[in-house]
Parts: sequence; structure tokens; C-alpha cells
Amino acid sequence: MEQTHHSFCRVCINQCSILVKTENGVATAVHGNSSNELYRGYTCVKGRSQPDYLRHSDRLMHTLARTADGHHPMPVETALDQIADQLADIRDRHGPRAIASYAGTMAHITTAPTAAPLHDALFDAIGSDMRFDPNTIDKGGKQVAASLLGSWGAPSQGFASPEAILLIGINPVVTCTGLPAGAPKRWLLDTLAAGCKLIVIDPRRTEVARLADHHLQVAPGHDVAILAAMIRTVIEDDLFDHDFVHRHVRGLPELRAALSAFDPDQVARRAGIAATDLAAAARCYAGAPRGYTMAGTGPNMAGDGTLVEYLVLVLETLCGRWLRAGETVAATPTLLPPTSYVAQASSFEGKWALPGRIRVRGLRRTKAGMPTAALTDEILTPGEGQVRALISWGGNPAVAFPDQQRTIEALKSLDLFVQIDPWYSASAQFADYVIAPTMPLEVPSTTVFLDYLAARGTGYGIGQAYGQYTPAVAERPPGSDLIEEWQFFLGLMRRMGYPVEVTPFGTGPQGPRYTITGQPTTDQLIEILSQDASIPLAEVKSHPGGLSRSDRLQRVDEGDPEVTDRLDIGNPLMIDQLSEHLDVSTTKDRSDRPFRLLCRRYLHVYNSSCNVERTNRGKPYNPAYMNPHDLAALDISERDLVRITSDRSAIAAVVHADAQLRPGVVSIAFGYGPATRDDDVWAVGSSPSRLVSVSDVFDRYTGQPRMTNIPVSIERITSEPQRHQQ
Ligand SMILES: Nc1nc2c(c(=O)[nH]1)N[C@H]1C(S)=C(S)[C@@H](COP(=O)(O)OP(=O)(O)OC[C@H]3O[C@@H](n4cnc5c(=O)[nH]c(N)nc54)[C@H](O)[C@@H]3O)O[C@H]1N2
Ligand SMILES: Nc1nc2c(c(=O)[nH]1)N[C@H]1C(S)=C(S)[C@@H](COP(=O)(O)OP(=O)(O)OC[C@H]3O[C@@H](n4cnc5c(=O)[nH]c(N)nc54)[C@H](O)[C@@H]3O)O[C@H]1N2
Ligand code: SF4
Ligand SMILES: [Mo]
Repeated sequence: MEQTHHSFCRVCINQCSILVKTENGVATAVHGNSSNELYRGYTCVKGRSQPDYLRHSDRLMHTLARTADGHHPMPVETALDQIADQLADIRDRHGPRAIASYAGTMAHITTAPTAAPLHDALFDAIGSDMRFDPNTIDKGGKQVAASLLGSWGAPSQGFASPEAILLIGINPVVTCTGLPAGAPKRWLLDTLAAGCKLIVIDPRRTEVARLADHHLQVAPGHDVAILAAMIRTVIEDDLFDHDFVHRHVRGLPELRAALSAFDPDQVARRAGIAATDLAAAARCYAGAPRGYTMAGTGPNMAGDGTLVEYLVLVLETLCGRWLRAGETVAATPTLLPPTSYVAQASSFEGKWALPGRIRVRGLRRTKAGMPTAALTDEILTPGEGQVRALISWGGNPAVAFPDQQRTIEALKSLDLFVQIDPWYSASAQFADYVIAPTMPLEVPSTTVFLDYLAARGTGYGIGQAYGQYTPAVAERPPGSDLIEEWQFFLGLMRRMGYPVEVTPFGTGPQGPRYTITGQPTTDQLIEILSQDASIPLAEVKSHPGGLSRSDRLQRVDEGDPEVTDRLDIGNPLMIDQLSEHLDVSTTKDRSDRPFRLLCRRYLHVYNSSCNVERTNRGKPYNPAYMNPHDLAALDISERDLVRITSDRSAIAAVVHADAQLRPGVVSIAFGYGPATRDDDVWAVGSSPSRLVSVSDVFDRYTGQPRMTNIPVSIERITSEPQRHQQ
């Protein structure tokens, strides 16, 4: 029987409203939902290819357990028995800290609403803080910077009618971060047509840079200096919001003094752009009455993400981009509990650091979470507290963690490594147990993740009060033995004898607590976890294609005039660090490594996910893109195999020409490989994570190492364009 179901896509954070066609319970096609006014029918190839993932011959249908001669299928309930016994044993012999978890991107995007509460309950019960996620190898500086500045009691203007948008090292028309979830490119085109100005700072003429009024095609790694010079222009040209600064801000004199060293002409010269363009961009942005800035992975991966994000907040604060009393909050929560908003600053009180120490590089848990770049060292460093068990779900450490060689060494050395993954991924290959989970269309869920994103800060979420519920719309493959992630964690808790108390996803440690008894269905669990939703779940369910609310928006309350707290734009920690960026190194300073390796992403894959025939169209590898002039100078041709060497290691890669790139850079996505022989890269791609050192250059707060702007050298290995011509 053929049917069409409303659902939403859980392959990326855009969470598109979709229509899923099924035949006898098997998904046959996924389309956009054009009657949803926010998504307007938008989807991408990753989401539309879901029918291919669900019944793909490579999908794991059974849990695998490692024996002396490799991985063999095992009933998932037996695996749970064995894992629970081993966890209890490790806890008793080595203490709770020896048990760690890693919740990767797919843990957040596909299963967080149900699985995160159970995962947290398990780790609370074990008593382990060793919970890692990708935030600190992504844009973790955002949360630390926010606590160094102090917080404003209401959101920023964000996506609500911006008149200027500043995007730094981010490409939202491809990645769906930095523009509101929905139909990102159409939203941007409409917003630009209404008069908004777009400024993009990126060494690559990206898809979004092509739409910009100002594209600063900078050399990588100069973002701190560029932001400092822009802020200096804003102050000198008197383009800042005097009233807001007078009432709610401190530190302007300290900031001004520190910025005096950042001469815009010099900064522009070193970053390889015209000083007039830099000044014009600053004036364009600050001259607009409303707007927002979003810094993406580019600047955050250059080694000083916290400082970059702090300067972004300084710029936003000087421009008065925070919502004031009486203004409405467009992204009022729908599936999260209601919150109150107040037009008031709360000062920094050293709150960036949280309890939870790491044994290496002086790192610790911060507002951004545990420093994930230090997890391999926590596994490999002997001594009290050494991590011996890792549960990894929805993530792929073997390709995503910085320094791949050490990561693989660490994964191999664990006493117990459990990888929950629908695919036999690079990480699954090293696991003691690979748990085969359900995939999104097979289970019910809600879009509470969109609410959570909006609460994370500027540049995230849907920009509207919006919610959707989906039932399971596709059946599990016949003969499969799959488990939902939340049931996996619940199963461990039951076996380990822990009572089960959960806090709904996104409500934080102060959230309500509910006891789970018996074996609820997923729908019953969702009901329990949605009890405090701002809009009753039943009402959201009554709009199967998605519910938009513009009538029940919350307003920002008046601040308390007695409160003297201020946002600190002259934080001494940040001001000190600023001076380190006066003299940013350039390619000229390293004749042995004359290129800089850049991070980037592709539309057709999601990190290491979605790389199937339908999306990659016969190109399963990740090309290393270079400017044609650089290729000519090195006598390298399109599709040659090259060796890319950093101070840490070397990889082979297939080279492609890209005239949109600034000369002197190599742009390659991660999530591919590892290739064991050079020629394998045609089939599995290359792992730039191998080139990253965790200890050379790293953010001192989040521990995030330099993952872009990495000095590298390039040499040709072979030239075989004929054999591999596609
Ligand atoms: N060199 C370098 N390293 C990087 C980056 C970079 O740009 N360059 N980027 C960093 C960033 S921003 C991030 S967020 C991290 C990402 O780090 P990870 O989250 O660790 O990496 P992913 O590749 O997203 O891992 C997703 C995993 O989920 C699995 N999966 C796919 N579909 C499903 C599903 O439906 N359910 C479940 N349970 N699992 C599924 C995939 O097979 C894969 O193993 O990597 C970081 N590492
Ligand atoms: N289609 C698709 N969407 C995705 C993903 C995916 O893999 N595919 N991944 C998801 C994840 S986990 C994340 S975190 C987001 C990331 O989303 P984005 O941050 O938008 O990621 P990128 O597209 O890699 O954009 C980073 C940009 O930074 C530029 N850049 C590199 N180094 C520097 C630098 O030093 N300075 C400046 N100014 N720019 C620099 C690069 O040229 C690149 O264009 O995307 C998410 N969305
Ligand atoms: S993967 Fe594509 S279809 Fe799915 S939510 Fe993201 S943008 Fe939408
Ligand atoms: Mo990410």
C-alpha cells in the first residue's frame, strides 16, 4: 500500500519539514513540504536520500561483537548484558571517571530529544563527568566568550529583520548554520532584496560570498586582528550605540587602549586585503540599525576561537544588537518550557570554568563542555582517573578527533569501546561492540532541538516560534535487530540496578525531573519529556506538517534599575590575549610549509555521514581544492595525487582546481578516510585530522587545536588523470 506521511528530516540541524512516501512500510521517496511556510518545500540531497540509507546493503542490521577473529553479530540484549557487566566492573575497579562518553553530531541531531535525557541519567548514576561532545572541536569559544563578556537577559536581534549580516568563515547556504533554519538561501535572498547588506569574510569565494555586498577574501588566521581593526573603526567613526554602552557596558577605555595597536592599514595588508574594503565593511555593518554577526568553523578552528567569539560579542554589544524591554522574542520556545526575558546585563564572575579537570595541558571543563581534543590523552595517559571505557554514539572519533594517529591508538587501547552506529564507520572498526541503532524515519520525535538551538545564541535555530512532531513513518528492515539509543541507555541502567530519573532535553541541570518506570514506548517517553512544553504537545501534534506561532510571542521585560551589572567589553583576560595577535604569521614566514590548509564542508555529505552512491555520484573521496595558479606553479594537474605534509603528519589526496580560492591555500573537508595506502584515497578519501596537532596551537579555554590555517607543503605523488577520469 502506498502512503504519504508528514515528518521532519533529522539528518542535519535544519530539520526540514518533509513528506515521506512509503510502500508497505518501506520509505520510497522524501520530498519537501511546500505548504510549510518556513521551509517552503526546501530539502537537500542528503535528506532526500534517506530511503537509500534505510535499506542500504552496508547498513548494520545487527549488533556486532569483537572476537579473536573479528566482528560477529550478537543479539543486542546479549550485548547489553555484557556491556553492563563490564561497565560495573570498570567502575568498581577504577572509579566512575574511567567511564567516558562521546555524543557526536548525530547524537544531537537525530536522537537527542529522547536519548540525551537517558544518557545523562546513566552518567549521573555512574557519577562520571567524562562526557564529551563535538562542541569543543567546533565553535566552543562561543559559550566561553559569552561568560567572559557577561550575559544579556534577552536574545540578540538575530534573524529578526536584519539590515546587515556579517558572516565570518561560515557558508550557511551549504551548511544551514548562520541563517535561520527553513529555506536558508531563499530567506537570505528575500532579506537582501528588502535592503539588508551582506558582508562575508572568507579565504574562499563561497556560495554565500557570491551573494555578498562585501566579500573580504582574507588570508586565513587573521580574524582576531580583522575584528579588532573593524571594532577600532566603529569606535573611531563613532558608529556605536552610545546610549546602550552608557547604560549597560563597561570596559570601553581598556578596549580602546588595546585596539590602538591594531592599525587597520597594517592589519589589512597582512591579511591580504585592501584597507578601504576593511573600513567599508566595518562601516556598513555598524551603520545598520539592526543586524547580526555569526562566526563559523573557519575562525573558530584557527586556534583562538574564544577570543574571536569574544570580539564578535564586543562588536554586537557596541552596536547594541541586544533586544530591549518591550521587544518581542521571535524565537519564543515551543517545545521547551517558557523562559522569562529581561533587558538587563549579568556580569562575568569567572563563570566560564566548571568543575571537571582534565589531566593534560591544564585544561578543564568549561561552559563549552569537556575539551574533546584532550580525550585521547585521557585514554592514553596512565594514572589515576585514566579513561578505560568509552561509549560513542552518533559520532565518529576515528575521523573527527584531531590527530588521527593518536586517536586510533587510543581507541584501540580501551578496555571497552562501544560504538553506536548504523554504519560500519571508521570508528566502528575499532569497537568491542558496534550497536546497530534505528534510523530517524523509523522512530517518533519532536523538533525540540530547534528550540534548544535558538537558546544557544545568535545565528542558530529557526528564528520563529515553531514546532513539529513526527510519528515513526517507516518500518524497520525485516529480520533486523535494532535498538533506539534511549532504550540502549535505559537497558544499561536497568541492568546496573540504577533508578531512572530524567530531565527533559534542553532544560539544563535545573530542569524538572521525572522517574521512568517499566518499559515505556517512545511516544510515552516523548509525552513524559514534553509535559513542560510552552505549547502543549497535543497542539503541536494537531499540525502534522509543523506549527508556526506568531500570536503567543514573549516580550522582553524591563530591567531592574537597581542592578549595576555591566557587559564587560574590556575583560582583562581577553585584552591580554589580544596583543598576541599583533603579528600574525603568514605563509611567507614558513618557506618549508608554503601553503595553509583550510577546513570546509560539502553540500552532499554531513561530516562523515551520507556518503552513499546517490549523494556522491561516484566520487566517494574528498578532493583537496587549490587555486589553478598554485597548481600551475607546482606543475600539478587536476586529479593528480598529492602528498600534503604538516608538522604533525602527512596524507595523500586527490587534487582539484578551484579558482574561487585565494592562492596559497588548500581547502579540504574532513570526515573521510583513513586510507591505508595512497591509492585508497580514490575510494575512501583523505583524513585532514591526521595533520592536526593537539598541542602545537590550541585555544587555552576549550582546548580546541588549530584545525584550519595549518602550515603544509604540497608535492605531487603521481599523475594519473586518465585512469581516474570520471
Ligand atoms: N580536521 C577536522 N576535524 C574536524 C572538523 C573539521 O572541519 N576538520 N570539524 C569538527 C566538527 S565541527 C564536528 S561537529 C566534529 C564532528 O564529529 P563527529 O560527530 O564525531 O563526526 P561525524 O562524522 O558527524 O559522526 C557521525 C557519526 O554518526 C553516524 N550516523 C549516521 N547516521 C546516523 C543515525 O541516524 N544514527 C546514529 N546513531 N548515528 C548515525 C555516522 O555513521 C558517523 O559515524 O568533527 C570535528 N572535527
Ligand atoms: N552540507 C553540510 N552541512 C553541514 C555539515 C556538512 O558536513 N555538510 N556539517 C555541519 C557541522 S558539524 C558544522 S559545525 C557546520 C559548519 O558550518 P560552517 O562553519 O558554515 O562550515 P564550512 O562550510 O566549512 O565553512 C567554514 C568556512 O571557513 C572558511 N575558513 C577556513 N579557515 C578560515 C579562517 O581562518 N578564517 C576565515 N574567516 N574563514 C576561514 C572556509 O573557507 C569555509 O568556507 O555545518 C554543519 N552543516
Ligand atoms: S539534511 Fe537536507 S533535507 Fe535534511 S534537514 Fe538538512 S537541509 Fe533539510
Ligand atoms: Mo560541527
